Amino acid sequence: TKGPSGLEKIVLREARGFSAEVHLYGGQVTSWKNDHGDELLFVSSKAIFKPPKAIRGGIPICFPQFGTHGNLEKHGFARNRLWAIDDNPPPFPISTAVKSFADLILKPSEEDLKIWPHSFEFRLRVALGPGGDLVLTSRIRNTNNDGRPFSFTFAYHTYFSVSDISEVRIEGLETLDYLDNLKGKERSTEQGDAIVFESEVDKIYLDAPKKIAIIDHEKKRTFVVRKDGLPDAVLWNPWDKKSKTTQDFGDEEYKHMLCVDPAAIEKSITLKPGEEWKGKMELSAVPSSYCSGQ
Ligand code: TA6
Repeated sequence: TKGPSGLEKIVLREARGFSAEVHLYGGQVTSWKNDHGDELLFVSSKAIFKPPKAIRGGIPICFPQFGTHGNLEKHGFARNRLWAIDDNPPPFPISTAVKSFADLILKPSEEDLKIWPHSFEFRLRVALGPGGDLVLTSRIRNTNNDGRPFSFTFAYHTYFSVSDISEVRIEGLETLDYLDNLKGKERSTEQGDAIVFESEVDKIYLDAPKKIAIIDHEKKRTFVVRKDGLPDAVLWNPWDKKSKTTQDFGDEEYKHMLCVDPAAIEKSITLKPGEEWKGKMELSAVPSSYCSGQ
């Protein structure tokens, strides 16, 4: 399918009515809708769907570098490359009921090899589970043929749509250590209070639990984020000042979004030739009452 931007995208649908869209540009999920047709991810009204800019919203893939944790361009180059569809992907194990999925592949171009001199194959599987869960699985393989290992950092930079950021609470990160990007990556510890939003936040929580909840009181909706192979979790909201200086982001849009990124940042991942790494994220959106007491 061609999107409004003219860029190619894949549409996934599940029997109950959930759907998702993945752009080949960036290998980026840009939509996830529930069975009422409500959009669950945030994409800016000012998003630019054109190289070299990454699409502002959805789920940009940060690889082979998260943020400025290295010498590459911010968040690496995977988010502004054209990925390929694998027309003949390996099937899911018979035991899973997943019917709607797509595999995208990224391999480095000659130009990419000049920026990051490593041969790799990145397979991104985007799947809609039978209950409408959105599941992203990344498999990254070192295909260097001269014995060289490589190291990378990674994040699923997930932009959730929320009704009003001041009505949102996060559960699962309360007592953790974090690196504060607003204070030169200084290390601190959360003091155990519920995490709510009153100003700009840009933190990397270290060794975060496998399950994090984003509770949207006004919408009475809870997003449950499950992660595997991804020890860290980023929390980001640009708030008013940063929104105004970000060209592809509306001045008021920070009120309606929140990034929670399952990630591997503090300890980079190293792969020897032939080795493969797997990082999985599973998102579900449930009415808040289902989660009370958890
Ligand atoms: O921690 C998230 C972050 O790295 C922030 O520093 C913020 O700038 C955000 O990503 C967005 O980055 P981008 O390059 O997409 O503008």
